[in-house]
Amino acid sequence: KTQDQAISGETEAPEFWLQYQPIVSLKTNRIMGFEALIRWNHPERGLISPADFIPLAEETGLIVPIGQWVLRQACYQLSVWHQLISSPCPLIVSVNLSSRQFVQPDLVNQISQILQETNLNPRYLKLEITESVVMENAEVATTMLQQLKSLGIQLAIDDFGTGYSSLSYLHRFPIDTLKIDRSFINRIDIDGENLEIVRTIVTLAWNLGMDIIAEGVETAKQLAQLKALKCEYAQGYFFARPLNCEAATALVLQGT
Ligand code: G
Ligand code: G
Ligand code: MN
Ligand code: NA
Repeated sequence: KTQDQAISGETEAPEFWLQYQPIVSLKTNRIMGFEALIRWNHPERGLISPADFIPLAEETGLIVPIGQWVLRQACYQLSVWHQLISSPCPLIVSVNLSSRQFVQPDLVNQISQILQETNLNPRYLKLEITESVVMENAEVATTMLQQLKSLGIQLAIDDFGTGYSSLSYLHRFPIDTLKIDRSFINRIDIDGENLEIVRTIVTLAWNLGMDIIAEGVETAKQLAQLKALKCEYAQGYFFARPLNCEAATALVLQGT
């Protein structure tokens, strides 16, 4: 249980913890990794969504220690899972990075240190950065992404398709993965319009040598459409909701 103990260091239910949502290979039907998602149970106000508190933590700067804790916890947990399994292609963990974290001058050092402390091979850590965060700082972003990449970690553009993407930048960034925003996925089983958008993003990723993950897959029909488009990976309630550590560990042990 100790790995669940959070910032507060309490021995009872922690205020902060991570959930892990499986990311599935559509070719093999196996879990290729998990996205780590922070959860906050406020002592008086109960569960508060990260969609609400992350922007606030960004403003106050608290996102920096919170973000470091998330990274360390996620890397530690993955390292534990790697010791539990002997899979030929080990799991990855994907961690969201917010705007303020992304522009910290010592981010690369922090991550490097966390990888060492948790004894995690960098190739199994992926950072998710939204399209808008990258594009807001396009010039600085190129340098930062290159430095992060040189650690040997993987990089993903999160919520792809919702920002003002510049294709001329996209091909210059050392990006491994595009995560198609769920707003495009949630209607591909209803209208053909988003189907063409998703097809285009899949082709774009393929042409740029990037992996593709469809987010927010909720129905069998959406999954079938994605398979027909040769989308490689998917994530969403259809497969699994974000899971507590115990439930995610059970899946890891099942070898799924
Ligand atoms: O998991 P959920 O749907 O509640 O997440 C809501 C939003 O909060 C999503 O945009 C997600 O990317 C973001 N989020 C979840 N966990 C983290 C985290 O650890 N760091 C950052 N920066 N954002 C997170
Ligand atoms: O912005 P980001 O992609 O990091 O957001 C991830 C959030 O999306 C997670 O917090 C998770 O709770 C939520 N999510 C994951 N799968 C689904 C899904 O199938 N449908 C919906 N509506 N939300 C999802
Ligand atoms: Mn994400
Ligand atoms: Na997203």
